[in-house]
Amino acid sequence: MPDWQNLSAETVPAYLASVPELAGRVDVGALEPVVEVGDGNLNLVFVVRDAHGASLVLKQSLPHVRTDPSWPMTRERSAREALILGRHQAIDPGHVPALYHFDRAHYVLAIEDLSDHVVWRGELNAGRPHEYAAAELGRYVARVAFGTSVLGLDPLEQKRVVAAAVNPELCEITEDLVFTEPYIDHEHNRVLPANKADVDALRSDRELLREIGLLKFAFMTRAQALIHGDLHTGSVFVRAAGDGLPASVRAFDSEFGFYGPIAFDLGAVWANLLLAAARSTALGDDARAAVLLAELPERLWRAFETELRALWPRRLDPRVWGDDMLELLLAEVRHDAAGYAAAKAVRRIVGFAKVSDIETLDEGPREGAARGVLRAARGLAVLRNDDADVARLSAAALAVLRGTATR
Ligand code: SR1
Ligand code: MG
Repeated sequence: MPDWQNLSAETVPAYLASVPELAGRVDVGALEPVVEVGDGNLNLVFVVRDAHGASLVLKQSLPHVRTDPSWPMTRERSAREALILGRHQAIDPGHVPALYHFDRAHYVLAIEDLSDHVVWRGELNAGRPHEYAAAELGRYVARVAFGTSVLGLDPLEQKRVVAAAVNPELCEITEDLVFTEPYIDHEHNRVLPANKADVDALRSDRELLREIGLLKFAFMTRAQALIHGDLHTGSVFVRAAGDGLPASVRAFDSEFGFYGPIAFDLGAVWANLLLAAARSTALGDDARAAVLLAELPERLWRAFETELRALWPRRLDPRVWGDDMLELLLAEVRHDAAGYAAAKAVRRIVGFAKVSDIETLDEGPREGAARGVLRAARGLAVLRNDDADVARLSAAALAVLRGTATR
Protein backbone atom coordinates (compact mmCIF):
# COMPACT_ATOMS: atom_id res chain seq x y z
CA MET A 1 0.00 0.00 0.00
CA PRO A 2 1.60 3.28 -1.03
CA ASP A 3 2.13 5.91 1.62
CA TRP A 4 -0.27 8.77 1.01
CA GLN A 5 0.57 10.50 4.29
CA ASN A 6 2.84 13.02 2.56
CA LEU A 7 1.57 13.70 -0.92
CA SER A 8 3.78 15.22 -3.59
CA ALA A 9 3.05 16.50 -7.07
CA GLU A 10 4.39 13.16 -8.34
CA THR A 11 2.23 10.93 -6.11
CA VAL A 12 -1.04 12.85 -6.43
CA PRO A 13 -2.16 11.11 -9.68
CA ALA A 14 -1.85 7.62 -8.12
CA TYR A 15 -3.48 8.86 -4.95
CA LEU A 16 -6.43 10.26 -6.89
CA ALA A 17 -6.84 6.97 -8.73
CA SER A 18 -7.16 5.26 -5.33
CA VAL A 19 -10.09 7.44 -4.16
CA PRO A 20 -13.32 6.19 -5.76
CA GLU A 21 -15.33 9.13 -4.41
CA LEU A 22 -13.30 11.45 -6.67
CA ALA A 23 -13.47 9.27 -9.76
CA GLY A 24 -15.88 11.52 -11.67
CA ARG A 25 -14.21 14.79 -10.76
CA VAL A 26 -11.13 14.58 -12.97
CA ASP A 27 -9.92 12.09 -15.56
CA VAL A 28 -6.92 10.51 -13.80
CA GLY A 29 -5.83 8.99 -17.09
CA ALA A 30 -5.42 12.43 -18.65
CA LEU A 31 -3.95 14.61 -15.94
CA GLU A 32 -1.80 17.61 -16.65
CA PRO A 33 1.29 18.04 -14.43
CA VAL A 34 0.14 18.56 -10.82
CA VAL A 35 1.28 21.81 -9.22
CA GLU A 36 1.85 22.40 -5.50
CA VAL A 37 0.75 25.98 -4.75
CA GLY A 38 0.57 26.13 -0.94
CA ASP A 39 1.87 29.47 0.27
CA GLY A 40 0.35 29.58 3.76
CA ASN A 41 1.92 28.68 7.07
CA LEU A 42 0.59 25.16 7.40
CA ASN A 43 -0.47 22.92 4.52
CA LEU A 44 0.27 21.31 1.18
CA VAL A 45 -2.05 22.45 -1.61
CA PHE A 46 -2.15 20.75 -5.03
CA VAL A 47 -3.99 21.97 -8.10
CA VAL A 48 -5.04 19.05 -10.30
CA ARG A 49 -6.27 19.56 -13.87
CA ASP A 50 -7.10 17.14 -16.63
CA ALA A 51 -6.86 17.53 -20.39
CA HIS A 52 -10.65 18.10 -20.64
CA GLY A 53 -10.62 21.19 -18.42
CA ALA A 54 -11.89 19.57 -15.23
CA SER A 55 -9.99 20.36 -12.05
CA LEU A 56 -9.94 20.19 -8.26
CA VAL A 57 -7.68 21.10 -5.38
CA LEU A 58 -6.26 18.72 -2.79
CA LYS A 59 -5.29 20.16 0.55
CA GLN A 60 -3.31 17.97 2.94
CA SER A 61 -2.31 19.00 6.43
CA LEU A 62 1.27 18.43 7.53
CA PRO A 63 2.05 17.24 11.06
CA HIS A 64 3.95 20.44 11.68
CA VAL A 65 3.92 24.12 10.75
CA ARG A 66 5.00 24.29 7.12
CA THR A 67 7.12 27.37 7.70
CA ASP A 68 8.67 25.91 10.90
CA PRO A 69 8.98 22.07 10.83
CA SER A 70 10.15 22.06 14.47
CA TRP A 71 6.66 23.22 15.51
CA PRO A 72 4.34 20.16 15.68
CA MET A 73 0.70 20.64 14.69
CA THR A 74 -2.17 18.18 14.94
CA ARG A 75 -3.42 16.83 11.63
CA GLU A 76 -6.90 16.57 13.16
CA ARG A 77 -7.29 20.16 12.02
CA SER A 78 -8.17 18.72 8.61
CA ALA A 79 -11.23 16.98 10.05
CA ARG A 80 -12.29 20.21 11.72
CA GLU A 81 -11.83 22.16 8.51
CA ALA A 82 -13.90 19.58 6.63
CA LEU A 83 -16.66 19.92 9.21
CA ILE A 84 -16.61 23.72 9.15
CA LEU A 85 -16.38 23.97 5.38
CA GLY A 86 -19.22 21.48 4.98
CA ARG A 87 -21.42 23.42 7.39
CA HIS A 88 -20.61 26.76 5.81
CA GLN A 89 -21.21 25.34 2.34
CA ALA A 90 -24.67 24.13 3.40
CA ILE A 91 -25.52 27.60 4.71
CA ASP A 92 -23.80 29.89 2.20
CA PRO A 93 -22.45 27.98 -0.83
CA GLY A 94 -21.66 31.14 -2.76
CA HIS A 95 -19.06 32.31 -0.28
CA VAL A 96 -16.87 29.21 0.21
CA PRO A 97 -15.22 26.67 -2.07
CA ALA A 98 -17.26 23.50 -2.55
CA LEU A 99 -16.07 20.51 -0.52
CA TYR A 100 -16.04 17.40 -2.72
CA HIS A 101 -14.59 14.83 -0.32
CA PHE A 102 -12.63 14.40 2.88
CA ASP A 103 -10.17 11.51 3.27
CA ARG A 104 -9.92 11.18 7.03
CA ALA A 105 -7.17 8.56 6.96
CA HIS A 106 -4.80 10.80 5.02
CA TYR A 107 -6.00 14.26 6.09
CA VAL A 108 -6.83 15.28 2.55
CA LEU A 109 -9.65 17.63 1.58
CA ALA A 110 -10.72 17.66 -2.05
CA ILE A 111 -12.21 21.03 -2.84
CA GLU A 112 -13.29 23.22 -5.69
CA ASP A 113 -10.51 24.69 -7.82
CA LEU A 114 -10.87 28.46 -7.72
CA SER A 115 -7.96 29.21 -10.03
CA ASP A 116 -10.10 31.80 -11.82
CA HIS A 117 -10.01 33.74 -8.53
CA VAL A 118 -7.07 35.52 -6.92
CA VAL A 119 -6.12 36.00 -3.28
CA TRP A 120 -7.49 39.31 -2.01
CA ARG A 121 -4.30 40.25 -0.12
CA GLY A 122 -2.22 40.07 -3.29
CA GLU A 123 -4.75 42.23 -5.09
CA LEU A 124 -4.80 44.77 -2.28
CA ASN A 125 -1.01 44.91 -2.36
CA ALA A 126 -1.11 45.49 -6.09
CA GLY A 127 -3.53 48.40 -5.68
CA ARG A 128 -6.67 46.56 -6.79
CA PRO A 129 -9.06 46.78 -3.84
CA HIS A 130 -12.03 44.71 -5.13
CA GLU A 131 -14.35 46.84 -2.98
CA TYR A 132 -17.32 44.48 -3.44
CA ALA A 133 -15.52 41.85 -1.30
CA ALA A 134 -16.20 43.68 1.96
CA ALA A 135 -19.98 43.47 1.71
CA GLU A 136 -19.87 39.86 0.51
CA LEU A 137 -17.85 38.90 3.57
CA GLY A 138 -20.29 40.77 5.81
CA ARG A 139 -23.13 38.69 4.36
CA TYR A 140 -21.11 35.49 4.75
CA VAL A 141 -20.37 36.17 8.41
CA ALA A 142 -24.03 36.98 9.08
CA ARG A 143 -25.34 33.83 7.37
CA VAL A 144 -22.86 31.65 9.23
CA ALA A 145 -23.63 33.44 12.50
CA PHE A 146 -27.33 32.82 12.09
CA GLY A 147 -27.19 29.35 10.56
CA THR A 148 -24.70 27.75 12.95
CA SER A 149 -25.89 29.43 16.16
CA VAL A 150 -28.96 28.55 18.16
CA LEU A 151 -30.68 31.42 16.40
CA GLY A 152 -31.05 29.22 13.32
CA LEU A 153 -29.92 25.72 14.30
CA ASP A 154 -31.85 23.26 16.46
CA PRO A 155 -30.25 23.40 19.93
CA LEU A 156 -29.67 19.63 20.19
CA GLU A 157 -28.00 19.55 16.78
CA GLN A 158 -26.08 22.72 17.63
CA LYS A 159 -24.59 21.07 20.73
CA ARG A 160 -23.51 18.07 18.68
CA VAL A 161 -21.74 20.41 16.26
CA VAL A 162 -20.19 22.40 19.11
CA ALA A 163 -18.68 19.15 20.41
CA ALA A 164 -17.47 17.99 16.99
CA ALA A 165 -15.92 21.36 16.19
CA VAL A 166 -13.84 21.71 19.34
CA ASN A 167 -10.43 22.77 18.03
CA PRO A 168 -8.12 23.02 21.06
CA GLU A 169 -4.72 23.08 19.39
CA LEU A 170 -5.53 25.69 16.76
CA CYS A 171 -7.46 27.81 19.23
CA GLU A 172 -4.40 27.72 21.46
CA ILE A 173 -2.34 29.10 18.58
CA THR A 174 -4.75 31.98 18.17
CA GLU A 175 -4.88 32.58 21.91
CA ASP A 176 -1.08 32.72 22.03
CA LEU A 177 -0.29 34.50 18.77
CA VAL A 178 -3.13 37.03 18.80
CA PHE A 179 -3.88 37.71 22.43
CA THR A 180 -0.70 36.99 24.40
CA GLU A 181 2.65 36.93 22.63
CA PRO A 182 2.56 40.48 21.18
CA TYR A 183 2.23 41.78 24.74
CA ILE A 184 5.18 39.88 26.26
CA ASP A 185 8.79 39.17 25.37
CA HIS A 186 8.60 36.13 23.09
CA GLU A 187 10.91 34.56 20.54
CA HIS A 188 8.15 34.77 17.91
CA ASN A 189 8.13 38.55 18.03
CA ARG A 190 10.12 40.75 15.65
CA VAL A 191 9.90 44.45 14.82
CA LEU A 192 12.23 47.02 13.29
CA PRO A 193 14.56 48.58 15.90
CA ALA A 194 12.83 51.89 15.17
CA ASN A 195 9.50 50.37 16.27
CA LYS A 196 10.73 48.93 19.57
CA ALA A 197 9.55 52.00 21.51
CA ASP A 198 6.10 51.62 19.90
CA VAL A 199 5.86 48.05 21.17
CA ASP A 200 7.07 49.10 24.64
CA ALA A 201 4.34 51.74 24.71
CA LEU A 202 1.76 49.08 23.87
CA ARG A 203 2.93 46.79 26.63
CA SER A 204 2.81 49.46 29.30
CA ASP A 205 -0.66 50.64 28.26
CA ARG A 206 -2.93 49.31 31.01
CA GLU A 207 -6.11 50.42 29.27
CA LEU A 208 -5.19 48.51 26.13
CA LEU A 209 -4.06 45.41 28.04
CA ARG A 210 -7.38 45.36 29.90
CA GLU A 211 -9.25 45.34 26.58
CA ILE A 212 -7.01 42.63 25.11
CA GLY A 213 -7.57 40.55 28.25
CA LEU A 214 -11.34 40.91 27.93
CA LEU A 215 -11.18 40.04 24.24
CA LYS A 216 -9.09 36.94 24.93
CA PHE A 217 -11.55 35.82 27.60
CA ALA A 218 -14.47 36.31 25.23
CA PHE A 219 -12.62 34.46 22.45
CA MET A 220 -12.11 31.50 24.79
CA THR A 221 -15.61 31.39 26.24
CA ARG A 222 -18.19 32.94 23.90
CA ALA A 223 -19.32 29.94 21.84
CA GLN A 224 -21.81 31.81 19.68
CA ALA A 225 -21.35 30.43 16.19
CA LEU A 226 -19.13 28.15 14.07
CA ILE A 227 -16.80 30.91 12.90
CA HIS A 228 -14.15 30.79 10.17
CA GLY A 229 -11.49 31.67 12.72
CA ASP A 230 -8.81 33.10 10.41
CA LEU A 231 -10.60 35.44 8.02
CA HIS A 232 -7.66 37.59 6.92
CA THR A 233 -7.35 38.82 3.36
CA GLY A 234 -5.01 35.91 2.54
CA SER A 235 -7.94 33.55 3.27
CA VAL A 236 -10.22 35.20 0.72
CA PHE A 237 -10.43 34.57 -3.01
CA VAL A 238 -11.90 37.30 -5.18
CA ARG A 239 -12.95 37.41 -8.81
CA ALA A 240 -14.18 40.65 -10.32
CA ALA A 241 -17.26 40.60 -12.53
CA GLY A 242 -16.48 40.12 -16.22
CA ASP A 243 -16.76 37.78 -19.20
CA GLY A 244 -20.41 37.25 -18.36
CA LEU A 245 -19.62 36.09 -14.84
CA PRO A 246 -20.63 37.90 -11.65
CA ALA A 247 -18.13 38.98 -9.03
CA SER A 248 -17.28 36.18 -6.62
CA VAL A 249 -15.84 36.16 -3.10
CA ARG A 250 -14.92 32.90 -1.33
CA ALA A 251 -13.52 32.43 2.15
CA PHE A 252 -11.17 29.44 2.36
CA ASP A 253 -8.82 27.86 4.94
CA SER A 254 -11.23 27.60 7.86
CA GLU A 255 -9.05 25.20 9.86
CA PHE A 256 -8.85 27.69 12.77
CA GLY A 257 -12.63 27.67 13.08
CA PHE A 258 -14.59 26.66 16.18
CA TYR A 259 -17.63 27.83 18.12
CA GLY A 260 -16.47 31.31 19.01
CA PRO A 261 -17.52 34.95 18.98
CA ILE A 262 -19.30 36.13 15.82
CA ALA A 263 -17.34 39.38 15.95
CA PHE A 264 -13.99 37.64 15.57
CA ASP A 265 -14.33 37.14 11.80
CA LEU A 266 -15.55 40.70 11.26
CA GLY A 267 -12.61 41.98 13.28
CA ALA A 268 -10.20 39.93 11.19
CA VAL A 269 -11.40 41.52 7.96
CA TRP A 270 -11.35 44.99 9.49
CA ALA A 271 -7.79 44.47 10.80
CA ASN A 272 -6.56 43.44 7.39
CA LEU A 273 -8.18 46.46 5.77
CA LEU A 274 -6.30 48.56 8.32
CA LEU A 275 -3.06 46.83 7.31
CA ALA A 276 -3.81 47.34 3.62
CA ALA A 277 -4.59 51.01 4.27
CA ALA A 278 -1.33 51.39 6.17
CA ARG A 279 0.47 50.10 3.09
CA SER A 280 -1.34 52.57 0.82
CA THR A 281 -0.57 55.45 3.18
CA ALA A 282 3.07 54.40 3.33
CA LEU A 283 3.20 54.41 -0.46
CA GLY A 284 1.69 57.89 -0.56
CA ASP A 285 -1.70 56.83 -1.90
CA ASP A 286 -4.05 58.55 0.55
CA ALA A 287 -7.07 58.18 -1.71
CA ARG A 288 -6.76 54.41 -1.80
CA ALA A 289 -6.14 54.28 1.94
CA ALA A 290 -9.36 56.22 2.43
CA VAL A 291 -11.34 53.72 0.36
CA LEU A 292 -9.80 50.78 2.22
CA LEU A 293 -10.32 52.11 5.72
CA ALA A 294 -12.91 54.90 5.66
CA GLU A 295 -15.27 52.91 3.40
CA LEU A 296 -14.78 49.17 3.41
CA PRO A 297 -15.09 48.32 7.14
CA GLU A 298 -18.36 50.26 7.11
CA ARG A 299 -19.55 48.28 4.07
CA LEU A 300 -18.54 45.05 5.81
CA TRP A 301 -20.52 46.01 8.88
CA ARG A 302 -23.60 47.31 7.02
CA ALA A 303 -23.85 44.12 4.98
CA PHE A 304 -23.49 42.00 8.12
CA GLU A 305 -26.13 44.00 9.96
CA THR A 306 -28.55 44.07 7.02
CA GLU A 307 -28.24 40.32 6.48
CA LEU A 308 -28.68 39.47 10.15
CA ARG A 309 -31.75 41.72 10.30
CA ALA A 310 -33.13 39.95 7.22
CA LEU A 311 -32.61 36.53 8.82
CA TRP A 312 -33.94 37.56 12.23
CA PRO A 313 -37.64 36.80 11.49
CA ARG A 314 -36.60 33.13 11.04
CA ARG A 315 -35.05 32.83 14.53
CA LEU A 316 -36.05 29.64 16.28
CA ASP A 317 -37.34 31.08 19.53
CA PRO A 318 -39.13 34.39 18.99
CA ARG A 319 -40.98 33.79 22.29
CA VAL A 320 -38.04 35.28 24.17
CA TRP A 321 -35.69 36.51 21.44
CA GLY A 322 -37.47 39.75 20.70
CA ASP A 323 -36.45 42.60 18.43
CA ASP A 324 -34.94 44.46 21.37
CA MET A 325 -32.51 41.58 21.83
CA LEU A 326 -31.39 41.89 18.22
CA GLU A 327 -30.44 45.51 18.81
CA LEU A 328 -28.35 44.58 21.84
CA LEU A 329 -26.77 41.63 20.04
CA LEU A 330 -25.78 43.85 17.11
CA ALA A 331 -24.33 46.45 19.46
CA GLU A 332 -22.31 43.77 21.26
CA VAL A 333 -20.96 42.30 18.01
CA ARG A 334 -20.03 45.74 16.67
CA HIS A 335 -18.20 46.63 19.88
CA ASP A 336 -16.35 43.32 19.92
CA ALA A 337 -15.48 43.54 16.21
CA ALA A 338 -13.53 46.75 16.83
CA GLY A 339 -11.65 45.03 19.65
CA TYR A 340 -10.83 41.97 17.58
CA ALA A 341 -9.72 44.19 14.71
CA ALA A 342 -7.26 45.80 17.11
CA ALA A 343 -5.89 42.49 18.38
CA LYS A 344 -5.62 41.02 14.89
CA ALA A 345 -3.80 44.08 13.56
CA VAL A 346 -1.28 44.25 16.42
CA ARG A 347 -0.34 40.57 16.06
CA ARG A 348 0.57 41.05 12.38
CA ILE A 349 2.98 43.86 13.26
CA VAL A 350 4.60 42.44 16.40
CA GLY A 351 4.25 38.67 16.39
CA PHE A 352 4.57 35.48 14.34
CA ALA A 353 3.05 35.31 10.84
CA LYS A 354 3.48 38.78 9.48
CA VAL A 355 1.77 40.10 6.35
CA SER A 356 3.17 41.06 2.97
CA ASP A 357 1.20 44.33 3.02
CA ILE A 358 3.71 45.66 5.55
CA GLU A 359 6.73 43.35 5.15
CA THR A 360 7.31 44.21 1.50
CA LEU A 361 7.58 47.94 2.26
CA ASP A 362 11.05 49.46 2.40
CA GLU A 363 12.28 50.02 5.96
CA GLY A 364 11.69 53.78 5.84
CA PRO A 365 7.95 53.66 5.12
CA ARG A 366 7.56 50.37 7.03
CA GLU A 367 8.54 52.04 10.28
CA GLY A 368 5.71 54.58 10.05
CA ALA A 369 3.23 52.01 8.77
CA ALA A 370 3.93 49.70 11.71
CA ARG A 371 3.69 52.59 14.16
CA GLY A 372 0.46 53.73 12.56
CA VAL A 373 -1.13 50.28 12.75
CA LEU A 374 -0.19 49.87 16.41
CA ARG A 375 -1.53 53.29 17.39
CA ALA A 376 -4.65 52.95 15.25
CA ALA A 377 -5.30 49.53 16.75
CA ARG A 378 -4.92 50.94 20.23
CA GLY A 379 -7.58 53.48 19.31
CA LEU A 380 -9.97 50.81 18.03
CA ALA A 381 -9.59 48.78 21.22
CA VAL A 382 -10.12 51.69 23.60
CA LEU A 383 -12.27 54.27 21.79
CA ARG A 384 -14.94 51.66 21.05
CA ASN A 385 -16.01 51.97 24.67
CA ASP A 386 -17.17 55.54 24.03
CA ASP A 387 -18.45 55.14 20.48
CA ALA A 388 -18.33 51.86 18.56
CA ASP A 389 -19.53 53.32 15.26
CA VAL A 390 -17.52 51.54 12.57
CA ALA A 391 -17.18 54.53 10.25
CA ARG A 392 -16.06 56.92 12.98
CA LEU A 393 -13.59 54.43 14.49
CA SER A 394 -12.16 53.72 11.05
CA ALA A 395 -11.90 57.43 10.23
CA ALA A 396 -9.95 57.93 13.46
CA ALA A 397 -7.67 55.03 12.53
CA LEU A 398 -7.07 56.55 9.10
CA ALA A 399 -6.10 59.87 10.67
CA VAL A 400 -3.59 58.04 12.85
CA LEU A 401 -2.05 56.34 9.80
CA ARG A 402 -1.69 59.69 8.06
CA GLY A 403 -0.06 61.22 11.12
CA THR A 404 2.55 58.51 11.53
CA ALA A 405 3.63 57.94 7.93
CA THR A 406 7.40 57.95 7.31
CA ARG A 407 9.24 57.87 4.01
C1 SR1 B 1 1.47 28.75 13.18
S1 SR1 B 1 0.14 29.32 12.29
C2 SR1 B 1 0.36 31.02 12.19
C3 SR1 B 1 -0.81 31.74 11.65
O1 SR1 B 1 -1.12 31.32 10.36
C4 SR1 B 1 -2.53 31.23 10.20
O2 SR1 B 1 -2.96 31.83 9.04
C5 SR1 B 1 -3.14 31.85 11.44
O3 SR1 B 1 -3.38 33.22 11.29
C6 SR1 B 1 -2.09 31.59 12.44
O4 SR1 B 1 -2.16 32.43 13.56
MG1 MG C 1 -4.55 29.88 6.46
